[in-house]
Amino acid sequence: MSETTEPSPEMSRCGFIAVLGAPNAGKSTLVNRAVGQKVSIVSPKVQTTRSRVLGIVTEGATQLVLIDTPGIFAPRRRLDRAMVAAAWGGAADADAIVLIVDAARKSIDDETRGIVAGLKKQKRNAILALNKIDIVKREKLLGLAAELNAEGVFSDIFMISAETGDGVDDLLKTLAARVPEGPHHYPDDQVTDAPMRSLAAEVTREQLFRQLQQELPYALTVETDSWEEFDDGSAKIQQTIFVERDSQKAIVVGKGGDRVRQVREAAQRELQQMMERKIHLFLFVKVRENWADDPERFRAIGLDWDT
Ligand SMILES: Nc1nc2c(ncn2[C@@H]2O[C@H](COP(=O)(O)OP(=O)(O)OP(=O)(O)O)[C@@H](O)[C@H]2O)c(=O)[nH]1
Ligand SMILES: [Mg+2]
Repeated sequence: MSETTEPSPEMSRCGFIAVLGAPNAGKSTLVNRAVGQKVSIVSPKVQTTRSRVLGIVTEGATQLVLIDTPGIFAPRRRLDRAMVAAAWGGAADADAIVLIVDAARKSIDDETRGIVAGLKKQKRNAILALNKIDIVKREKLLGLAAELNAEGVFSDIFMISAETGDGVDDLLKTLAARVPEGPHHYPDDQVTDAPMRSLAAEVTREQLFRQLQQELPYALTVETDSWEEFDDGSAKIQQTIFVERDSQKAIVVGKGGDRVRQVREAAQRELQQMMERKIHLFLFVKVRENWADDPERFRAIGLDWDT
């Protein structure tokens, strides 16, 4: 009689990984890279991510649920406080924490120091990922690694480029070994928990972040009002961009409607690529003086009002 010599199927594993880091460190870029598609928007400006975003990576028997968080910074507005709460809230229940540090900065920034202090206070270990190695000299990386290692909170140190993917597989392999055995929390083909309506609003907000200057991106929010499916496979999406003042509306709309047209075209293109079908995107710009103090807008962003 022949006996099967096949190895027993790999044990199912699943865990939540909080991705923390100063604004602009590259958290969302890393999460998108790990997932293999855009689930979280990215821009060269700080504080792009506003709420907790999940990026789900399923490789064989292992599912990693990466929690992208808003960059942690000194909160002023209620909206900012809610963003900070969302970031630490993401870390509280996580099976592992990855701290992303922008190695291209001149020195270790205050936000990163604040997070390290927070980890110490909570007696939590984290995995350090020095990011943007594609634009940083090796000696500098080694110096940074030594300096941060001395803090005594890091179990491992990785040097990565979220942009090029360099080092990211090694990081994911280590994370896979750290998450507990257990069933997958999400279907294996799911990449995020955000509904398509919010993701679509975020795609438009990304364009506004990229195309508008200074404080304006922080003074606006985007919501999807309606989503209509057509028999030919296309869809019509209507969104509202809320700003705080008439003067801001004038800039967002632009001369002869130029700015909002360019935002619309770029966002529509991106949505078509993401969904691999025709999308008709319609944008409206509305003034809502106190949208950043409106519980309904908070809910739409996915933030807690009571923080
Ligand atoms: N050269 C280089 N740029 C990177 C890398 N990773 C991210 N960036 C850039 O850094 C900027 C910020 O990236 P994000 O992913 O939005 O950073 P974040 O940490 O999510 O920022 P917040 O959401 O604002 O907290 C963007 O312009 C990215 O293209 C990298 O590995 N190398
Ligand atoms: Mg982000």
